[in-house]
Amino acid sequence: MNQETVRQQLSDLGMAVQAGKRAAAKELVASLLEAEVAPAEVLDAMVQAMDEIGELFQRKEIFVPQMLVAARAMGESMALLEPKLLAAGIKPRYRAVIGTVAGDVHDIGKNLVAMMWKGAGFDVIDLGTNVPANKFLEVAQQQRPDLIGLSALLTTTMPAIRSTVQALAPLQTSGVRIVVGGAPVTQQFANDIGADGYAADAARAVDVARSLVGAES
Ligand code: B1M
Repeated sequence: MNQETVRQQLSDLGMAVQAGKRAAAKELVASLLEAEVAPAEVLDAMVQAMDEIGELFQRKEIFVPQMLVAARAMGESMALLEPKLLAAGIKPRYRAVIGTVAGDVHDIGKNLVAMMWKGAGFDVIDLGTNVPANKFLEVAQQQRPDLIGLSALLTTTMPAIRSTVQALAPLQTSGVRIVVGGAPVTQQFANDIGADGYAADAARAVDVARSLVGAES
């Protein structure tokens, strides 16, 4: 494959991810890998595409459904790319643990944040929903993440965010950063409970995560 075709396919890949065209995105990843394009270059094209999706979302030029389909296309394409990245010794630089707090089963927004974090190059361990504080603590002690994300959609589960942050406080002193979010959560609440960051939506969650771990955007 000549350089011009590689450039074209990388650009097509970015557009396929943004449009949520999963099959096309996976075919392009396979074709680029087959042509021995560096896995990191293929990853870059997708990360850039997801960055643009985040910007469009913040400018309200696209909405949750478009962001979801793009994140899914990225996720499925990443599954093809991951073994190649690992074989090339390329590991995500930062690790995050995320979950919806105890008593709360809402996961659509949390999944979107997890997908956007993956899209931004984080290794994300998703603990699912209804996650007790001690589970966050246990996994964080084993996995040593840079970041922990707590999501809640109910006013009645906001206290579980507070108690989870309290349980995780000893890890904050060793550099783990905690981000909270979800419809009833506010910056003021995040400040009150001692969280390190708050994000109103999944696109901002990427900016906050990068800034807290000191990653370049
Ligand atoms: Co529920 N529910 N629900 N529900 N539900 C709400 C949240 C509610 C506002 C509906 C209403 O009454 N108008 C209301 C909460 C009221 C309140 O507390 N103030 C409510 C209720 C009351 C309940 C039940 C108690 C109902 C009942 O059984 N009587 C029950 C509770 C179950 C439980 O959790 N224990 C319940 C159940 C359910 C379903 C299971 C049926 C289903 C969840 C399915 C699922 O998630 N797999 C459901 C749904 C779908 C909703 C609504 C309709 C949609 C939520 C959603 O997915 N939004 C919701 C009403 C609404 O929001 N219009 C509602 C889309 C999603 C992309 O947005 O999750 O806000 P969101 O995520 C955003 C941001 O918040 C942010 O980024 C995301 C993307 O930009 N964000 C983060 C989220 N997490 C973040 C984490 C971060 C950063 C940003 O950092 C870590």
